[in-house]
Amino acid sequence: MRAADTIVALATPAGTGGVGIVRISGDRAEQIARNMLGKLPRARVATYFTFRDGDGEPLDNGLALYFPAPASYTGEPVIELHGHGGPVVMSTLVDAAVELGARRAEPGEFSQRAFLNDKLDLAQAEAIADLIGSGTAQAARAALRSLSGAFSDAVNELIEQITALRTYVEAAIDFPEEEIDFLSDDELAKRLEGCRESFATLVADATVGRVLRDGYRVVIVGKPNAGKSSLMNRLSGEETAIVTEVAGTTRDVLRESINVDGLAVELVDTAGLRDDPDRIEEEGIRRARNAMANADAVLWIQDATRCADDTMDEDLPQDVPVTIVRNKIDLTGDTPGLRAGEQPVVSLSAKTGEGLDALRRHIRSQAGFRDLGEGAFTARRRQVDALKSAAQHFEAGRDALKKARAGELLAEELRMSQEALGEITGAVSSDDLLGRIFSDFCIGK
Ligand SMILES: Nc1nc2c(ncn2[C@@H]2O[C@H](COP(=O)(O)OP(=O)(O)O)[C@@H](O)[C@H]2O)c(=O)[nH]1
Ligand SMILES: [Mg+2]
Repeated sequence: MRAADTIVALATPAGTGGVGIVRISGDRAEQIARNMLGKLPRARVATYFTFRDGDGEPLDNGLALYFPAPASYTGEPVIELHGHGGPVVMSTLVDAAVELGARRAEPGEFSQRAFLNDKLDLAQAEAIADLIGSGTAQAARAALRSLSGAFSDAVNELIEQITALRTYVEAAIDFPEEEIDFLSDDELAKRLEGCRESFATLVADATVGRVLRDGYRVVIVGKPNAGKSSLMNRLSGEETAIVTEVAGTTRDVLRESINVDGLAVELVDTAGLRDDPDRIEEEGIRRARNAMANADAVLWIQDATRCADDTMDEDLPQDVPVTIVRNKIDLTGDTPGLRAGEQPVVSLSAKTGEGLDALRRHIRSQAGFRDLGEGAFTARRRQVDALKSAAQHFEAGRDALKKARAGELLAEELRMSQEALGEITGAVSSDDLLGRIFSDFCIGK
């Protein structure tokens, strides 16, 4: 699957630096190097050269490196020119390579070629972008583990487990006279249980990985004056939001990042939801609903002194867990703390701070966040979604077997489960998906 053209881009950031690196990848890279350097450098040996354009005019001097295929980042012949890191110098080097037959690379194109040439799978390619973009040292370490294949290995192991299970079930279907015995034997039950445990572990670990990468977004909503902004300020320890007794004070969406025992939480305070807002407030409410749709969790704040008319009548997004927070218990004398259950309720006072620890603990456990230490790897929402969809197919298959002894249905669900897992590593992928993933990369990566 060799790309036809040769690409070139600045691999270091645009701007001024001691050293700037131009990277060229593709079948024409070697010929371009001969033209620009006079000869091809020895493979993988940093060699000092004068860099010249096609007419032999010197442009810069520095170190050149040659990585013959397939032992290079992209799997193609790669040339790196390490010159003086000035924007003009760098762009003359890129221009010279273009004149000699290279094309300017699109964002992420080097990594895309690495993926297409089997140097990296998709999860690893995404981990490169995550490593570069990581906001904390912990997230960077976790991204490095994904890049080294920790996540991909776990996914591939699970794919193997499912393949073995499928083979077993399909063999049973092929011998109808023995099928019933096959499908009800202990061996199958044991294998199903094994897969189930692997799914549970991987979903939990990937969820932690997703939160490590993105943080956990908690959106605070409720009626005006319930105490949303007070809670935001209390949790963050900052006076970010204006707090007054006037309803409709908050009109914009305010954000604050906090750390809840190692969990990075992005708190979002919103305008109070009510029916007769003025025009500015109306826009604020629209933004509040928007923020809710993109939340990992919603806190619905109620004023405990006026619960009767403080009902949760808003259309809340599905799939986003909602916690009711009963605020102002310093006025009602209610007991602070969490009442768990289908609809969790936390009673607290943003004014005195009682009950806040219970809320923090609740957020942390809801995020599924555990300290995995050295075992942590990063994951993306796309990957967690694919994983969950694979787990759902697996469960549907298991159900079909349990309820109807339907071996064909189980086999079919296992096939779909396997396919969903394949989307994570790119074993199964569409051009559309690849385009979306790699266009998010920076140029030169
Ligand atoms: N007594 C008491 N008053 C509170 C508490 N939380 C907020 N308030 C008051 O309720 C009013 C509205 O608070 P604010 O945070 O602006 O509510 P928002 O409109 O939901 O953002 C302000 O006068 C706050 O001082 C609380 O826990 N106890
Ligand atoms: Mg407010």
